[in-house]
Amino acid sequence: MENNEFIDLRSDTVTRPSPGMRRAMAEAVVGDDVFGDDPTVKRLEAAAADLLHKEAAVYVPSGTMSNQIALYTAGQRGDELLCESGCHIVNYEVGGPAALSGLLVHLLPGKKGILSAETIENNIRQINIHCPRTRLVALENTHNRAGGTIYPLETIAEIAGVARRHNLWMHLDGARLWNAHVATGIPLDKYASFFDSVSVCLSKGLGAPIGSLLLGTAEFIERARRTRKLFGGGMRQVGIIAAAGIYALENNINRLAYDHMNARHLAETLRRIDGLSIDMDTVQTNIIIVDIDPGKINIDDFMARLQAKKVLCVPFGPARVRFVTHLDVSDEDCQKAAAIVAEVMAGRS
Ligand code: TLP
Repeated sequence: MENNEFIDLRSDTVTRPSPGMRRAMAEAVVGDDVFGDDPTVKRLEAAAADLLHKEAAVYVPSGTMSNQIALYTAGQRGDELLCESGCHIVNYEVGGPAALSGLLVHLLPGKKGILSAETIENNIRQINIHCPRTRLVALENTHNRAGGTIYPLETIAEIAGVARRHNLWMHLDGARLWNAHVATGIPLDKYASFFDSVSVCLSKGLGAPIGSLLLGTAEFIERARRTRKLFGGGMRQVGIIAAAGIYALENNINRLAYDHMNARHLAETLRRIDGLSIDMDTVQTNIIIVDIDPGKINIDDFMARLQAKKVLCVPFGPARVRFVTHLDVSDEDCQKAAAIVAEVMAGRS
């Protein structure tokens, strides 16, 4: 924990750039990226394209913008987007698919965030004059609301098979694809190979202050650059933050295993506390979803008492909270947080 004050488990977005990352930022060579002349941005885009084996990448300010640029660029107004009911694109992006792209969203039920090929196939509409055109599928790996769950590769392959047969665009919200890769050992490019567009974030587990990348064919990314400008995401001497992204790719991927271990340990301790329950099957990466027995304590009290003891989490439902481990919390911090949660639940705080 950097500021030695709060144990901040609200999200892996709360990390602060490390001294090494700040040095890389200070030394970055920059240019005007809207003119295409920022060498550091170009280096970051090339490095990401190389890692995920895609033809091209475009650097954007956020994961939200990256997903929304992908949907706008791939779809047309009135097209139908199939996605899982808890997905970020629909639950946390301010209605973007409808507001920005005129897409019709069709939410499908998943198991712990994971859709099956069968569910997708059963929900593709017939092609006739009355029906909206089912055109896009978006998957989320890892799945945030389900607790950081990982899509099995075979399931992705089956869904991609359905998508190919029905001419559907496959988009991946891979904000935490790094976590899936580190937890399973499956190469990033293997995951990416099943998708037409892939969004990855540098500002979550990888610890950069800002930034995401959208990847796909050179032709698609060329069009996505235009959409980025339309959405107000064209940036100027942005190599200064792209340098943090390069640093993150070079230094902060493999260490995610430590965050996963901390999440597992934290979950193991929390689940033993009377009044809390955790579906341990979903603790696969760095996210822990905790259900609170409202008969013991209500969520507002729970969170307020934790906050008074300098531990932070976020609400994830009327009696549900989320804890996320990341680069600015240690195993020790997590155990300290668990002890404070135990005190709060025992009514001693
Ligand atoms: N998620 C944030 C909040 O918006 C909920 C968090 O704290 O987890 N895709 C996924 C799967 C995400 O979890 C997020 C961020 C995004 C996209 C959007 O990224 P940003 O915040 O960069 O727009």
